[in-house]
Amino acid sequence: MIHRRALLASVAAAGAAVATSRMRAALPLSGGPVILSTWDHGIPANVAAMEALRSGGTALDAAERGVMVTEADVTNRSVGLTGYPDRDGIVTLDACIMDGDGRAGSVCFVQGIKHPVSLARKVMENTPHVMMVGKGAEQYARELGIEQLPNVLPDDVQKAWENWKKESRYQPVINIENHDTIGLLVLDANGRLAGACTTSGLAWKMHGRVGDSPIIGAGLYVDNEVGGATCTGVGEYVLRTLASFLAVERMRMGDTPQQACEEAIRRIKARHADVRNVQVGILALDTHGRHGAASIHDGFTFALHKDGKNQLRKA
Ligand code: SD4
Repeated sequence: MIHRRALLASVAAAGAAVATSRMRAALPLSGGPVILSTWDHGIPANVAAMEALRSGGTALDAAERGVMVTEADVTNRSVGLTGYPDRDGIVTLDACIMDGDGRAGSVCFVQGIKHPVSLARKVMENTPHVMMVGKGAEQYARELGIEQLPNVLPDDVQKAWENWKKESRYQPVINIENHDTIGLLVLDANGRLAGACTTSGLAWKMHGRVGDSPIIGAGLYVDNEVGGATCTGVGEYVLRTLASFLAVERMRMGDTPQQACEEAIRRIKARHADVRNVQVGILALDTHGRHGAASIHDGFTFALHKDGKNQLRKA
């Protein structure tokens, strides 16, 4: 029988080997870095990501810094600790981070963690694992000295939850044209990619539900050989199609980022009989700095930081 510690060491070594074998010489990008992120809240996130690059940070640093802005925004109701809670009134958070060399970290169903993306990065960098959930992830956060905050809902959130409880309908509440999860993709000036995705998930979800955002390949996928993709919207529809992985693989086969995003949305629609009340948005960025965006319904906005301009666009 393999001793547990030896097994963990071999898993870690295998992860490192995957990373080094896939690292390739970076190609400097003529147009400078590109940052692409979901919804209106992508604008300030892009600014922070760009600042991280300017101060010498890696693409991974930029991805983390960018989404941390959204996680810390106390007015946000779909990302971070001030997001809408689940049906039991508890806010549970999902996040992941990935770099183009195939390293990835993720946390699901964590409570009281201000920056789940940073905990996901610690899982990636300090453990032999990719994903940690719930109490175990929270325990790991405490071991790292990360403070766990009490679950206190802002007044308006508390009221919204109490209103929802009057009927308790399990109709997912999803913004068709507002802001929700943040997924952010970074291509640095050396042609290296990274991404991050973080959310409080669907409002009023069942306690224990995990969406697409922390699932590598669903909410986020990044590969330095091709490009990256990230999704927002009703996670179940993204999970059933692994839409981010699908888009990256389509780009590998020759699609432009725009074609890849459209194909992912086409696949989601083809797989589901009725998407009238379901929004999914997807963004893709390739190693040449080209981007794509598509959504089931109109109203999906994204932020593109390119050639020195940070602009809000419509998919
Ligand atoms: C989820 N994709 O948990 C996320 C939802 C989202 O705020 O985009 N929400 O399904």
